[in-house]
Amino acid sequence: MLEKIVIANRGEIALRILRACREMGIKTVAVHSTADNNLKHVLLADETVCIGPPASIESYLNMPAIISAAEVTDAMGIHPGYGFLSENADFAERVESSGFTFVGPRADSIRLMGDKVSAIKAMKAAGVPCVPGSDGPLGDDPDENMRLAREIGYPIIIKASGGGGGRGMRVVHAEASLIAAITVTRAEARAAFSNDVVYMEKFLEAPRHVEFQVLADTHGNAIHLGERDCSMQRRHQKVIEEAPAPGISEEQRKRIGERCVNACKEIGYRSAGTFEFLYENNEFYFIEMNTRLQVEHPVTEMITGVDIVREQLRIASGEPLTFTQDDVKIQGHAIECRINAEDPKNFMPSPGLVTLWHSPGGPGVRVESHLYSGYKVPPYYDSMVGKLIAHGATRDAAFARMRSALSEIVIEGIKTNVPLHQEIFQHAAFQAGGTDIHYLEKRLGLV
Ligand code: MV4
Repeated sequence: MLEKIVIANRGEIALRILRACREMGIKTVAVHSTADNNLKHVLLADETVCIGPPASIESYLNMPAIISAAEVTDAMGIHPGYGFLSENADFAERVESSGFTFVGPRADSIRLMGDKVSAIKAMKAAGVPCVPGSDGPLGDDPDENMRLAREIGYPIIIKASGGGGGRGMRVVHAEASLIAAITVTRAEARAAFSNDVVYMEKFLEAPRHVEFQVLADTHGNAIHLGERDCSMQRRHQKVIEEAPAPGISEEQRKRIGERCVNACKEIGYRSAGTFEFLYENNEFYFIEMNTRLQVEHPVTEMITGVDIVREQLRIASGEPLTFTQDDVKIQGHAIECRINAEDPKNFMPSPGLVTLWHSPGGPGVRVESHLYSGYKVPPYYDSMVGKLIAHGATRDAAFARMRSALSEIVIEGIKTNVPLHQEIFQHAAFQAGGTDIHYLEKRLGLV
């Protein structure tokens, strides 16, 4: 078993990983920037190593500094959390070639999924349903590209293979703008990702974002933990997530979940992973795979009782999964609100001193936050300062608990998006369930 690990992240997820380690008797090394001496998990960790100045590029993205921290503390593994180096195949490779365990997938799995064209190819071969599209890179022959788009049917979307998460895409509504769109997307992709490969898909106009959580060990076992609906988003930033996804039948969950599990086995995937789908007219279309622990993992934990971080650490230690697909039972409904230090009206970041923090509580309420009274939110990083999760026997019960928790929470000194969440939980369409990826931006009057 891993005896000591480096937590190569910050904020709420670093604290979440530290808590899993404590429970499991794994010693922790918190690596942090000079702006993060007072982070909650840094104060709680067994050992701490300062790895650089505030700018992420010099600290949380500084591979040699992080690997050196593992060396000097005699740690056995490195957990990357999410963001930062979590989906960097070169980092995973350097961690392992330096003799440490990367708590995540093998480097070649990260690389395969990081390239969207190769990811789609692998998933399609494994029987995962994908969006109708070019099934490969677009060439430079305009006639061939026009033929392809006509065959798929407008509107279509041009995407950068090196993109993902909403970066490097362009929608095309008619043939007149196709060739220019390919040229521009290709040029942007070359500049942004040093990779000018682009591909084409049918553009789905009002889908929901539904994703499946998987876990795979190094013994050939893989299971899925059902799906989450992450459609409530603004500018590709998720705002609220829930599990299970409203209206998905047990039969659909089983069918798509089995496809994801099969794909994991086909590519020899290990650790936690997420298959992202667009869901429209009762059909699932794979778009991307995330090869990391995700922000919204707690909603899945609440409805399955599985501790995903614990499983990641066990898998990284070479342990087999201790349960089978039949043991996974979906119980009730869970919903998560991302709490951001930002102005709820204009979304501008609002770092600063937290003068007062009161955590909500009660049955079925979970708080994942590194905030405490007297903590100063630094201006250098993502504005998310916590997550509020509510679980209940039914979706309505989970909603009632979330509304109560949102009325209880007190964060003073900084602005937060709590008022926005309070408002969204009054929306009848959201209450009814199944709103699409454009719902929030439309309601906010941004589209
Ligand atoms: C799409 C799409 C519609 N049709 N692909 C955006 C993020 C990236 N993960 C993929 N994205 C999309 N791909 C096809 N063929 C619409 C989006 C999209 C989106 C997807 C998920 C969550 C939020 C979104 C917001 C805008 C566009």
